[in-house]
Amino acid sequence: HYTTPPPAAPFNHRIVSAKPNQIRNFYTINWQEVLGGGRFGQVHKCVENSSGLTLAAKIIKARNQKEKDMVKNEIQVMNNLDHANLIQLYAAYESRNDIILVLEYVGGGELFDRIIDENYKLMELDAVVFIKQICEGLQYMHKMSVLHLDLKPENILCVNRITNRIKIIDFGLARIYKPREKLKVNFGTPEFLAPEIVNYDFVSFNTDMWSLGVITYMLLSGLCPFLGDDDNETLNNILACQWNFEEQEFIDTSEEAKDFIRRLLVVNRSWRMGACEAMRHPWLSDPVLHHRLHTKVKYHCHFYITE
Ligand code: PIT
Repeated sequence: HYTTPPPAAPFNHRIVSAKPNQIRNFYTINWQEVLGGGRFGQVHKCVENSSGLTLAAKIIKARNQKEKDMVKNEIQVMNNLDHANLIQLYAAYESRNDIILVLEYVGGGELFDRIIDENYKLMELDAVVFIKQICEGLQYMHKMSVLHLDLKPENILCVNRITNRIKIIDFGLARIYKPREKLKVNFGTPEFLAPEIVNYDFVSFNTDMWSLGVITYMLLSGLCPFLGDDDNETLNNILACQWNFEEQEFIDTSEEAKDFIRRLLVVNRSWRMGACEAMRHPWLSDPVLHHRLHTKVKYHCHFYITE
């Protein structure tokens, strides 16, 4: 089931610029239906009046030029990204206090919710299917010289509630890779930050690969590898690369899965696997292993506690 390509957006890739028109002249926003919320505002389901196409409208508060420039960077980045595992941008509208991004609609909710939902009973093979697609999206982004820099389970959306197809969202911190660029951003939760971000050191493609390691660890266990009692402890765990597979949640986990994570959660970013290397790793590429995982019974589900 995981070899079929993910459904592309129901529209061709578009080069978008923020238009000064009023969005309500062209779209009907369903204010009742909140698809998600993030750092910058809410996402609502909406319909394009002329075509009947269902889309998602992300309303981003942008009151001054600096904030508007940040959203325009996001639009610019998305204009360069045409891949089935990356959510596609359809249009953008600018008004005095906000910019609204009109995006491809997917209705499966965040991958995060499947990690914490006991009813889903994620199997290791499900994790393979999810991680492979995230990795394909990253491989494409990195080929296009784009860093995501905010990969976490909240930013991975499921296409629907039946299949394991996913799309990466939120390019609000994404940027073209510039060698020796340091990054200063106020992130929300520290659990997903790579050591070089905590250290305010240079970021690179492998900064995203660290986050992939954290997501993999979480998919397999429901646990967060670096979560401490408070943010300070979490940051210390990240810098000391203090994590392990000691929890009972990993009892049934394959050695290949553990090896995959071990090659990503490495402090020195130049020693981590890159996206192409990760795609070739046995955990993602060995059909014999996948068959063995397919015939295996399930591990249990766990709670991931935030804050
Ligand atoms: C959906 C459904 C949903 C959230 C989104 C789209 C959000 C997408 C998004 C958010 C971004 C961004 C690009 C895409 O830069 O629940 O169809 O901040």
